[in-house]
Amino acid sequence: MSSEERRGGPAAGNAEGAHGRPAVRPRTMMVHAGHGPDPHTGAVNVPIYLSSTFAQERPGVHKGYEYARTGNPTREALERHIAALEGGVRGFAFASGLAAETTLLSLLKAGDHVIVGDDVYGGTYRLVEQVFTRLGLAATYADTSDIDAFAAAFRPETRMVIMESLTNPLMKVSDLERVAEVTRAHGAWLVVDNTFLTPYFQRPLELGADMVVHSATKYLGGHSDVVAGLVVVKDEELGQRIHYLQNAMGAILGVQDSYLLLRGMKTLALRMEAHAENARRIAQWLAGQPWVTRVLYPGLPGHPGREILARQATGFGGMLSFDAGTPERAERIVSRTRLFALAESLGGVESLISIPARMTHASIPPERRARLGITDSLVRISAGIEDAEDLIEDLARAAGE
Ligand code: P1T
Repeated sequence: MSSEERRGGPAAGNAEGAHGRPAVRPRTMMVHAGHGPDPHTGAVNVPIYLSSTFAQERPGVHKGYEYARTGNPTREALERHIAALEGGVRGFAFASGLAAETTLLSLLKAGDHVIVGDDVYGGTYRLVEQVFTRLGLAATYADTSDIDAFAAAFRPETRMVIMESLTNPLMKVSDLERVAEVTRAHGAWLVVDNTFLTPYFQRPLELGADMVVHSATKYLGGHSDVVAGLVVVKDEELGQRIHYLQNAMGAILGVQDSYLLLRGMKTLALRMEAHAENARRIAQWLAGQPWVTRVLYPGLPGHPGREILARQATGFGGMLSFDAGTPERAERIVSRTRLFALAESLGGVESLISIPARMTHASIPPERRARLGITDSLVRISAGIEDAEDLIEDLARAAGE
C-alpha cells in the first residue's frame, strides 16, 4: 500500500482541532491530538499528577477533579488522546485490556446475550465463558468474517457484539461496515477490539462501531513496559455510562502508566509503518519455504481479507501466523530463535514468537481450538522494528535441521 493510498484511507480522518489547534493528518495526530503544553508551566509533556485527591473550595466546588479514581489530569490527557485518535467523543483508561473488557461487559445484565468473535484472544474467551456466563450472561461465538453465519447468531436478547478487527491468532478480517449494519438492525452495540490494527491503520467508529477497546499493553504502549486497556465510545450517552462504570468498578489505569502510554503513543505512526513492513517481508519469505504449510498475513496476495482491509484500513498490521508443518518443527523454531523472544504479548519494538495453542490461547478447550485451526504447529509472530534481514536470518537458522 503506497503512502498516497494511506493518506486517503479512513484513518486519515482529521482530528477535532483540539486546544485551538488546526485539524491535522494521522502522523501529526499521533503526536498532538487531545493534549498540548501544560497550561500552567508550558511543560511539553503532560505532568504526572501523583495526587489521589484534589482540594475543594467548598463542598462540591472544585477545579474539575475530586478523587483520582473518578478523574486525574494525567489519565485524562491519555483518555482525550485515544478518543481523538479513534475519532470518538470520549476515552477511558483501565488497568489492562481485560479490565477494559470487564467494564464494557458490565453494561449488560443477567439474561442478556452477547455475540463474541470465534477467534479472539484466549483471555477474552475465558472472561466471557468462565466469568460472565456464571453471572447469567449468554454467549455465542460466531465467525464475523462470514456475514451470514454472524447474522444467524442473533437472538431477541442480543445486546452486544465483541469482535477483533484483525483476529488473534488467525488473522481473520471482517467487513466492519456490514457487521455494523447487521448489529445496528438488531439494536445491539458493536464493540471492536482494535488492538492488532490500532487507530493508525483502522478507525472502527468511522465504519459503524459503537465502542472500541484496546489492549494498550501492545502497540499503543509499544515498548513492552506497561499493561493497560483503553476504551473509546462514539457518543456522549455511552460516555456517561462507561464513566459511571469506570468509577463504580474502579479498574482504572494509574498515572505513571498513563504517562508511559502517552509517551509510547507519540511514535505509533513510525512504529506501525516499521512493524507492517517487517511483517510483510517475513510473511513473503515464509510463503516461499517448502516446510511452511500456510501463512496468515492479510497483506499477502490471496489472503481472503486483503481486499476488505485495502478498503477499510490503511495498512495490514505487524502480526502474522504460520503453520510450521509439524508441532515438533514449531517447537524447534520458537525455542531456537535468538532475536525473537519466545513470549506471550505483542506490539513491542522487539520481535516476539509464540505457539498460541500452548500459550496465549491455552485457556480455549482443545476441541474448540482444533475446530478453529489453532493447532500445535501454528506459530504466531509479532514483528518488531528490527532489520527485516536479521529477523529472516534468525528464523531460517532456527528452522534449519
Ligand atoms: O493483556 P491485556 O492488556 O489484559 O489485554 C487482553 C487482550 C485483549 N485483546 C487482545 C486482542 C489481546 O491480544 C489481548 C492480550 N493478548 C495477549 C497477551 C497475546 O499475547 O495475545
